[in-house]
Amino acid sequence: MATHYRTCHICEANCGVVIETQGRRVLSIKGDAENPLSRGHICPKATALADLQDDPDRLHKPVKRVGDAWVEIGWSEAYAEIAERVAGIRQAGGETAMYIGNPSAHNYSTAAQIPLLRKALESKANFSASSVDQVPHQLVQMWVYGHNAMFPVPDIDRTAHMVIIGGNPLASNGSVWTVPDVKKRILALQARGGRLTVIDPRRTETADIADLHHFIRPGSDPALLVALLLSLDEAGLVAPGRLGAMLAGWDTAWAALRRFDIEACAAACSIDAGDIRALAAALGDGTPAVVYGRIGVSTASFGTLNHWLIQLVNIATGNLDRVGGAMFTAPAVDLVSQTGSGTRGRFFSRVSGHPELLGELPAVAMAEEIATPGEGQVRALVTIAGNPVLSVPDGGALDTALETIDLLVCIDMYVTATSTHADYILPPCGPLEKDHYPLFLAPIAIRNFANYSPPVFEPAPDSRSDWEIIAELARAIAGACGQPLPNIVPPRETLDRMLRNSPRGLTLAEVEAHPHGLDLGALEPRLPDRLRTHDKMINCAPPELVDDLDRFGDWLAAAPEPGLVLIGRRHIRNNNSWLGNSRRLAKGPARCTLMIAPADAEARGIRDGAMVVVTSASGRVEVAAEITDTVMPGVVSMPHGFGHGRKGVKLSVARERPGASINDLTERSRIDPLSGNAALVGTPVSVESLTHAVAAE
Ligand SMILES: Nc1nc2c(c(=O)[nH]1)N[C@H]1C(S)=C(S)[C@@H](COP(=O)(O)OP(=O)(O)OC[C@H]3O[C@@H](n4cnc5c(=O)[nH]c(N)nc54)[C@H](O)[C@@H]3O)O[C@H]1N2
Ligand SMILES: Nc1nc2c(c(=O)[nH]1)N[C@H]1C(S)=C(S)[C@@H](COP(=O)(O)OP(=O)(O)OC[C@H]3O[C@@H](n4cnc5c(=O)[nH]c(N)nc54)[C@H](O)[C@@H]3O)O[C@H]1N2
Ligand code: SF4
Ligand SMILES: [Mo]
Repeated sequence: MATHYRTCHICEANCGVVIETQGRRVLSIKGDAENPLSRGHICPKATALADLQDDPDRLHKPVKRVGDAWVEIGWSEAYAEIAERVAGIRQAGGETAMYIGNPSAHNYSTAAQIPLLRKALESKANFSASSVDQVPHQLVQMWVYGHNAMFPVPDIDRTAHMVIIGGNPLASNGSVWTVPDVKKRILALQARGGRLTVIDPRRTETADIADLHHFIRPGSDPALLVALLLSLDEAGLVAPGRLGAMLAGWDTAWAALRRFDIEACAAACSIDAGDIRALAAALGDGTPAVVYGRIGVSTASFGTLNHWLIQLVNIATGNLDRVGGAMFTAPAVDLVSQTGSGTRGRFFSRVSGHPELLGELPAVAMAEEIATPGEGQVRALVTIAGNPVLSVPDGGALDTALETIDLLVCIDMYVTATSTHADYILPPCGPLEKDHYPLFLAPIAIRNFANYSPPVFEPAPDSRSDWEIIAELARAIAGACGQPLPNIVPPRETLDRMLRNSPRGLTLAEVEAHPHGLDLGALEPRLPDRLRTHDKMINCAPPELVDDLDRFGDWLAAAPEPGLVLIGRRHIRNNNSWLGNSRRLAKGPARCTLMIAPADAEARGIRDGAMVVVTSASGRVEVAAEITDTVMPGVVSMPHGFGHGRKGVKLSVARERPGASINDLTERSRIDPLSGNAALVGTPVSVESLTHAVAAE
């Protein structure tokens, strides 16, 4: 028997786990009580690490599509064939593209090699899950603080009032906020006399333990945030304190905001003006408080505006860079000092002219870049740890586009809704055969910490880690395209260099000496030194955002659209599209349901549990109704990551209850124009019972 200390890499919480093994068998996975950050906490998904490792549906060797069949092929042969086809496509004027999925952000070694493949593919059409997720945070940070990676982290352990807008950490375990054991931290906040307020169109698991919850009309968050700012102003509670000396454009921001009216904003977001004034009074009472917004406000048409307004609220109340407020970390690998500050608009997408952001084009543009003929048409796509057919809006359009692409290569261990279209699937080794460092997660954690996990098992013979696949493929493509061969640096060396080059100057060996993780202390105020703006000031009024208030004003003046709108949700036992094949996690009541408020169900003659047809401008799905007063009237909620019944998908457990994909309903045209992020929330839909729909047909 052997005991291994490790970090669970499945979600952003990055909990410490203790894994007991015998030979290549996992005997148990438990929380590591000595991990300074997670303190023994784990969630049910941790056990899925073993299920993933041992899943009989997992591919172990590269496969190639021959007709309708998958045929195993050697690694070198696969690389050579792919490289030759890429070279051919490029010679014929086709563009080659990449889509990088979410697990890549949980895999430092993958992230370290991606630039090699990007270079070899010479592609401008780089897409990732970031543009169905967090790019609005990064754009605001780039403009306001001078670096896209300057994520302000809610200091939950020391705050007196936390306001969560559009996040459900009790299901998600926190996001853009590495906060393992979040429920206990919320209970501790309340036990010390503090409060949690939740703003969400659904009374979520987090709202259930909150002191106060307000329903909000989906997509209307800027109205709440503007009204909050105006209420602070009205009550004379704008008090940035020591931040005052660091603020540029403060008066410009206020001048732009003061044209709006609290009552009109309150009506638009369906929260009582008195409640908004009360929330402002609480936030402005001088005690440490923090406003945090996540997926519900990021994946919205005003995603970037929302995050700017959240910064302004935290600044106006003196809670930015304050103990108990929104704080900046001092991580062991400091991405702020090791990477560029960020770019936007250096080039534009071919079909719709979307500006590049952080080197990438929005995922909403993928299907049209593949399907629209002309020079620069994407004819080859490499996906790395992604399942965009189920994850990006109007997945049906991408599904169709991938039928016609010349070459699809998927680096994934499963035949998924996306990789079913592949010409080659290149599967990485199991999750416990890789090492781990929380490269992107430690910098957003509630304490400064570092933690290196060695692999639990020796890699299986002739298997490859993602980084090896990416590097070897990059080398083969560079060779076939007549480029200089890339120099492949093992990721551990890159990590060691990044640690040494960061202000803390640690080495990998020093981090490795702490198998439970190295605690580097509580967060401390870091401004103004940390700012990366040219003038070392907080840029409170980026012109693009001030201008975006005009778009908000137009929206405010327009009458709200009648009818139902669709939002998403997460469940503690799922992770995006890819844990549905663990029997342990999949058991229990069916999760892919359409939550609908009692009055909305009654008006449509819908019974609880009955199948309904949901229709949007993009498509139509059938799903079981779940009548519940936990969703706001006028709103329906459905989880994403389902829809495994598509042709060819080889996920035998997930296929037993495949569910439908919410992204067959979301629309490619609904975006936040500043960041290009998909507006996944607030899709207009109609819902009717399946029996009515069939009778009508
Ligand atoms: N409607 C709606 N859509 C959404 C969201 C929403 O809230 N609502 N959320 C969005 C968000 S936040 C995100 S991040 C995206 C996620 O979008 P994606 O990243 O495209 O999708 P995932 O479901 O995370 O798929 C991950 C894929 O990687 C594979 N995989 C897992 N681990 C590894 C690994 O270590 N190596 C390799 N090579 N492959 C691996 C899995 O088998 C799976 O096929 O979905 C987005 N889509
Ligand atoms: N168990 C589990 N954990 C996960 C994931 C998972 O799939 N499962 N995915 C991981 C990933 S990739 C991410 S990005 C994070 C996301 O982490 P979170 O942001 O916490 O994700 P959600 O649980 O989707 O919470 C979003 C909330 O926004 C609400 N909402 C929808 N529309 C609006 C709106 O217009 N305004 C407001 N104010 N709220 C709205 C929804 O009702 C929902 O409760 O979770 C991560 N952790
Ligand atoms: S909360 Fe996230 S990191 Fe922690 S055990 Fe669960 S899946 Fe793993
Ligand atoms: Mo995400």
